[in-house]
Amino acid sequence: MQIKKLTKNLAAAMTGVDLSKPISAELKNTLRETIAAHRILVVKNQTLDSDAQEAFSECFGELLHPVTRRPDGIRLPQTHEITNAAKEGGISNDQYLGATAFWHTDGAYFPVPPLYTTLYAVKLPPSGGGDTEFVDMRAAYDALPQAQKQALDGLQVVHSHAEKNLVSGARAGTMDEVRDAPPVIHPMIRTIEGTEQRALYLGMYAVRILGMPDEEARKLLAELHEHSIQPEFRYTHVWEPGDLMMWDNRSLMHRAVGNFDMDREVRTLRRTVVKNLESAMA
Ligand SMILES: O=C(O)CCC(=O)C(=O)O
Ligand SMILES: [Fe+2]
Repeated sequence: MQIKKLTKNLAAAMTGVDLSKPISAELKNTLRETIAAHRILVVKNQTLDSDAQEAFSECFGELLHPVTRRPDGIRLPQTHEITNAAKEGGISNDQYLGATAFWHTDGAYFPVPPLYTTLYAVKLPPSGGGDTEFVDMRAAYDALPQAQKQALDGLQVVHSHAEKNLVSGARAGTMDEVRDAPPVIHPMIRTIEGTEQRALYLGMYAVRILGMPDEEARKLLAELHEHSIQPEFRYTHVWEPGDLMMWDNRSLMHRAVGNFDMDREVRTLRRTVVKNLESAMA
């Protein structure tokens, strides 16, 4: 097995492992440690069907059941595809034009921020593109002036699945989504469990700040958002067939980049989101 850093501060690639078979305790530990160190891990050359990806993901904790409904009202299963292939044939780009194209962190609308997301390349656009981009919210926090860090400390942010349209241009939540995911509150600056590391926790679900007038809150959230997405904090993943990505949701934001021929070519990724049991038990 080999692990190679992809940039100075963010992302590593692992080769020489097969995640389609049950993994050893040692490999599981290495995966955890590699993600703790680099936050984003790309495991190369994998062949994973849906069951294998689910079994692999479940090694790290219980899977979250996404709240988002498909256009036909059906709730996505725990292991699900992110695709622009329409069920009835053809292509539908709603997903890119809406939610996933906007910077976010997965499942911020759950009471406990999820730990990992896994994403597997099922079908990549033949002409290339369809990248996934990440920003390092720890680096973004660290780069804030000391006085601002102090001013932000203690602020509580309302994250709402149903109201993500307020910042992202996505559709508003459906009744089912509203019922399943009432707004939750997270500190604007999170300390990563078991570490001293602090990170900004923002993204498209962050819609209000407790005790702050909406206009002022929206302005502050937008300012911090712009600060966080600066190129120096980014890693852009250019997918290759066989890539399985896995990342730490608590200290990153990510988005789907629409840099492919999305009206003609299909892009399908398969996804799971792992609960954060450590802090759920805390
Ligand atoms: O399609 C992508 O590149 C990212 C999708 C996404 O946001 C996710 O899987 O959580
Ligand atoms: Fe996502």
